[in-house]
This record gives sequence, structure tokens and C-alpha cells, in this order.
Amino acid sequence: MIQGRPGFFSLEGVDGSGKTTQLALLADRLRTMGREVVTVREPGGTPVSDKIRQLILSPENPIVPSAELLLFSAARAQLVAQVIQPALEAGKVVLADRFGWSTLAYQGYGRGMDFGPIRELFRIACGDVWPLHSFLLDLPIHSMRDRLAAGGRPADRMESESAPFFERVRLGYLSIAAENPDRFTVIDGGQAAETVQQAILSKLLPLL
Ligand code: Z5A
Repeated sequence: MIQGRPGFFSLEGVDGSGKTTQLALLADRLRTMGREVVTVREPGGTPVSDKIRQLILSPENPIVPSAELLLFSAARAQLVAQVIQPALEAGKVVLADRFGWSTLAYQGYGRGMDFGPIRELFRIACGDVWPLHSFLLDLPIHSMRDRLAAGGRPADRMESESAPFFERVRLGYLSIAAENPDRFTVIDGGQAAETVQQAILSKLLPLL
């Protein structure tokens, strides 16, 4: 596995686990400490990556698993080259709402694709750019469904997947974290947002 880059952190978890909420809180906190912070969301974050995002998430387009894997990887390659690598080289902190671990969880565990080619695509898309540490916000799938329903917007192509798919993704994440204990902090995403934020900060601040 690629070594982690100082200053680069990602948030991971199933939909609705609170990544976007926590990333905004974290970015604000680090900025008040005087750090320059770049936030990114995958897939997306460059003109090409944003177009790929629309393509992947649109419910109108059936996409076969191999094409889906390649599209997420292409979006990531652009994001790494155009945004993440330059920001890290400039000494900025990069906070990512999802990164490669999402591909292992969703395309690997969720879709059942082989891990070997997925890891090879990480090498092609990311080079040596990988998060130093990642935070898995773990949430039961019924809570994920409740949060998404409360949000009230129509489900996108990925969100329309079956409950067993999301169970595989959730368990996949927990396996990945267990296999990479130095790279992951697992946090109960069902706790109050302030409690989750404190758990993130207590691990992240000493790593800066
Ligand atoms: N995907 C993939 O398959 N392979 C890949 O390699 C990559 C991605 C990179 C991208 O979706 C989809 O692509 C995603 C994985 C797949 N699909 N699925 N399924 P996205 O970018 O549109 O969205 P997301 O990342 O999956 O999640 P999200 O909907 O943005 O949710 P979130 O960021 O984790 O949570 P949130 O927006 O902060 O919170 C959701 C709601 O819960 C909201 O109403 C909050 O107010 C509420 N919330 C947040 N925290 C709490 C707490 N602590 N308590 C109670 N309520 C809370």
C-alpha cells in the first residue's frame, strides 16, 4: 500500500454517515489555528472530475462495474494531479470527503471486484499520494436510510443500491480499518456531531 502523505486526511463511511458535516467543522477549526486548508470531495473537484461525477451518479445511466471502477479512478487521477498534489507541495492541509478507501469498500467489497486491479489503479491514479490517516464514520445501514430519507432529495444511482450492497460496503470498511489499524480511526457516526468532531481532533491534531 502507498505510504501516507503528511497533511493529507480523508473521511470515509457510508452515505449520510456525517463526512460532509465533519469535514466542514474540521476545516473551520484548522483555519482558526492558522492552517491553510484545501477541502475536496470525491468524485469531483476538477472540471473533468465533476463531469465524471455527474455521469457516475446519474440514475439515467446503467454502468457496468468495470466501467464504474475506471470512472472513479479517472476522476481521482485528475483530482490528485490538479488539486491534491499541488496543495500538499505548497504545505497545505488537504481534507478529502472520500478517497481510494471508498473504491475498496464500494467497488471491492460492495461490487465484488478483485482487489489486485483496484490497487493497481491506485498506483496509476495516485502515484505516492495517499492519506496519512483516515477516519471511518461507522453507521448502521438503517440509520443511513433514515438520514437520507430525512434529507428528502431523490436517490442518485449509487444511493439506489440494495440494502445488502450497503451492508457489504459497511462491513468492508470495518475490515479495511481492522487490516490497517495505523491508518484508520473508527468512530461511531451515530453519536452527536460535536462528539464525533472531538474524536477526530484528538487523533488528527497530534499528526499535524
Ligand atoms: N463512491 C464509490 O462507489 N467509489 C468511490 O471510489 C468513491 C465514491 C470515491 C458519492 O456520493 C458516491 O460515490 C457514494 C459512494 C460512491 N455513494 N453512495 N451510495 P456523494 O458524494 O454524493 O455522497 P456521500 O459521500 O455518499 O455522502 P453524503 O450523502 O454527502 O453524506 P455524508 O457527507 O456522509 O453526511 P452529511 O451530509 O454530513 O450528513 C447527512 C445527513 O445527516 C445530514 O442531514 C446531516 O445534517 C445529518 N447528520 C450529520 N451528522 C449527524 C450526526 N452526528 N447526528 C445526526 N445527524 C447527522
